[in-house]
Amino acid sequence: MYTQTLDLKSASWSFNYEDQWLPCAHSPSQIHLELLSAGKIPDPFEGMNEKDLQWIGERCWTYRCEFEIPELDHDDLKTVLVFEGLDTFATVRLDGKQILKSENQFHTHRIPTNLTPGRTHTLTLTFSSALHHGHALLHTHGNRALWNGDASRLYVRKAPYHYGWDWGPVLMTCGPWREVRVERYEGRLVDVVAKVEVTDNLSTATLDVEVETEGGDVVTIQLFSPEGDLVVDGQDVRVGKDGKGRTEITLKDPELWYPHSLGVQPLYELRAVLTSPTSPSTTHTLTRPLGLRRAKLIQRPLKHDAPGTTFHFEINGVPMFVPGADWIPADSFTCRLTDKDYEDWVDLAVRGGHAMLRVWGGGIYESEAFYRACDEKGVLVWQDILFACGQYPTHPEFLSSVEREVKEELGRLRHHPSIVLVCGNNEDYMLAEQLKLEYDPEDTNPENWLKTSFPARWIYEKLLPECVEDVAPHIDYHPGSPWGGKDTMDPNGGDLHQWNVWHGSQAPYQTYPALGGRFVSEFGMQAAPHPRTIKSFTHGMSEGEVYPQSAVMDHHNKADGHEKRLGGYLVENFRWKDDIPGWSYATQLLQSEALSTAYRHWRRAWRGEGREECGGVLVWQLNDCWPCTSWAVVDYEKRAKMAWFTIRRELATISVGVERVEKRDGPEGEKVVKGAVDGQPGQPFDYAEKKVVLNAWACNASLKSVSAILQLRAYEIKSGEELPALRLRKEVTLAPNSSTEILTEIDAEDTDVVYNACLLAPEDDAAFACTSSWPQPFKHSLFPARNVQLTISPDRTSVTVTADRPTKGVWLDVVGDDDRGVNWGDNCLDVFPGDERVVEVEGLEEREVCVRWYGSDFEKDKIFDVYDVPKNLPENSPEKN
Ligand code: BMA
Repeated sequence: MYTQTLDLKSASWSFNYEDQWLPCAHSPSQIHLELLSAGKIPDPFEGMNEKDLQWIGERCWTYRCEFEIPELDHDDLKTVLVFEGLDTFATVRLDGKQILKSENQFHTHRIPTNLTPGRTHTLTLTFSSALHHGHALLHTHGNRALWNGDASRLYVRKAPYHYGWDWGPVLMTCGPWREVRVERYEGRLVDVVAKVEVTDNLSTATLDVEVETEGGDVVTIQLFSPEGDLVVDGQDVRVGKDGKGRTEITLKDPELWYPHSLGVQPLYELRAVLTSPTSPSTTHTLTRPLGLRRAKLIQRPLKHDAPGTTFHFEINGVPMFVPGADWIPADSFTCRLTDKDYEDWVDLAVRGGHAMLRVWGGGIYESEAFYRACDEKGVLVWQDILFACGQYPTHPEFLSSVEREVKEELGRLRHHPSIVLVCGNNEDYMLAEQLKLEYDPEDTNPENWLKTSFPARWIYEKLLPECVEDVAPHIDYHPGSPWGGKDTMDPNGGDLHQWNVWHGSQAPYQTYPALGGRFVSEFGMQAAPHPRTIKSFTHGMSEGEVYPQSAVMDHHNKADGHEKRLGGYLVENFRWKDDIPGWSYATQLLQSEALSTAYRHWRRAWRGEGREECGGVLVWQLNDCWPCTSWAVVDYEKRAKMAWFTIRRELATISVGVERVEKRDGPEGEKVVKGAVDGQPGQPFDYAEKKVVLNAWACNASLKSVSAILQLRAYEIKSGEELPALRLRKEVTLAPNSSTEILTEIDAEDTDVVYNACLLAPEDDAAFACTSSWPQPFKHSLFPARNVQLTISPDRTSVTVTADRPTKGVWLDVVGDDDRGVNWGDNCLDVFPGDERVVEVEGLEEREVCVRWYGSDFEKDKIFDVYDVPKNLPENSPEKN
């Protein structure tokens, strides 16, 4: 059985620019990358170049590939040209003759052809403007409502974010964005898939192995253990006339795959070998990494009078609170992302404490490298189908294009153990609600749905679940995000996008505790990227042109009304220094406070069996597709923002929480003031008597009880004096896999007092989880004379931080432009008198360290900005702070 694959990557590719053929520098390719490499356009990410490059998306672009196939000793081989993906309206010609027309970026094409060995063949790929096509479709089928991007995008099966989003530029690229190759074979394996079932008691895994072939009649199946040993040898599958065959493998005591927060990620390898009695020497082999696990989305009533149903995941029978993040494409031009980029990103998610990434519906079905990294590093994947923020059409050609897309993409992805959920769309139900489209949950007849003003319900509740049932029945399906309660904002059922902080009612972030839900799949707060990242897109500009409200900074923030919102939240809460480092620091501190508040409180609602009141929280968003100000917690250049560190502390296996709650007298006695958790900004003229009490709790994600001592200390912020009367130690046992309430309504002080709570190991009092509650808003507190000191260890692998008075947001950095390879073990710290916070650091080498904290900007002569450090001071000199 002979098979040969010729990846045309190394063939001679060129593209046409103003009647000239220029060599391509990328394969797979997107046209902007070629124009950039050929020096024909400036960097679309720099300055405001994006504006001037819109002409690219309006034009037609042609690629040419010249290639030869070698002479072989085999007769009668089938020859097929394979296009894994063409973005989007493409006409393909082979030696001048049209062989393909494609209109969906996510379709794969296999075109049988006659190629002559030794002769130069020419492929010509013409991409016409997706904008023009989309507008023609819009004209034919009518305008439809949407959020984000050009309205024509709803008719075009192309990555929605290419049309621009509230965090991304409009860069309508095109090209052969996935592999192009020639396959020659007598027979080939089309696919092999193992649908894995693990029994309830986890003792046995059954692999339902399906093979599909084209030519050839016997497929030999082998299974290798994670250690590389052959566990199942040579099970033969005879394929039928339809090319399909199946077999079952039963494995006793399987090594199970877990998300990283619960355990290890052993990967078996399934190997399928197509053989033929007539030509035993050469074969076609396919391998699949296999993780054996039982993954279920659980939606069942809660106990203890809690309303509604849960929304949580059980992996290998273990119910888990799933912290995570939403994932968008990591570049506007994904062809330039390497496997290493994907590994780094998934690593950032893992190190940041995230157990799930939601591949959001406005991006792409991700690259193989992304899912492989998730399989290997133990990250659960929630996979949206690509529908986002729109009222999609349902004319027959559109539906059949979608059906083919979804079946092909799920066929490609279904064997990844990381994928635990397929979801129908992003926010299309929310938009339908806003538009008051017809939606009768009682009407279960899909034919009727097509006649309503919300025909796309057919897609999410009929077409897509049928595709999943057909191709990947072992993966759970959820019709939309958000979806599932009585409406999309129902906190007691389904998942929820909590945007009443930032969008919606623009509530103070301090009210997050009251805004949770059964599973919060989006919520977020913006922050500027690191000053070095800002420098990367402004480096051609003079210093005077780059300031927080400059045109270029506004251009690099695509969110509607961002000035009012980011500005509003900042004015409400913090003081800041009006320059780029000051702005970056303050917005990041704001974001870090907002997001960690949400995680701290929502994780507390994972209260054990029958009380899974919040089953998971995904932050919008992990990453960016270009350098900008957005909701991302890690910027485009992979620099973690402060929030990445503060979220990580909330998501550690064991975390601790403390809150102050206002109580006041009313006609019915003393009661908690609604939403007044940790105080709120913006309540002027309220001089009523109030009492402040304190609650504390801890969260334990491990499956064992943990003994600890809760230590509570209180300090006056301005003077730094400890208030010994409020000092407390309490022995506690933290229940496994849930939160535990520790202190309930103990009397507390409010004004100018910060509480620091730590969990200490009973053996040696070593702190292993800490948190603090500061009076709000921060802008009202004064932070003079903190005297922050840094001591760098002689081997330069750690920095010890101390402070004379309680200090907020201590941010360690290196001096200068070059921070490559520098990795801080922790950052954005709250430091209290007497603490010696040892922060590990990788890759520091000879670089100088600088520090900033909340308030340091106002101690005028004691500030060290990234770009501003006095020379020749000893490392631990006090003046250095
Ligand atoms: C969401 C997402 C995106 C958007 C984000 C921020 O709800 O689904 O569409 O980018 O909010 O507005």
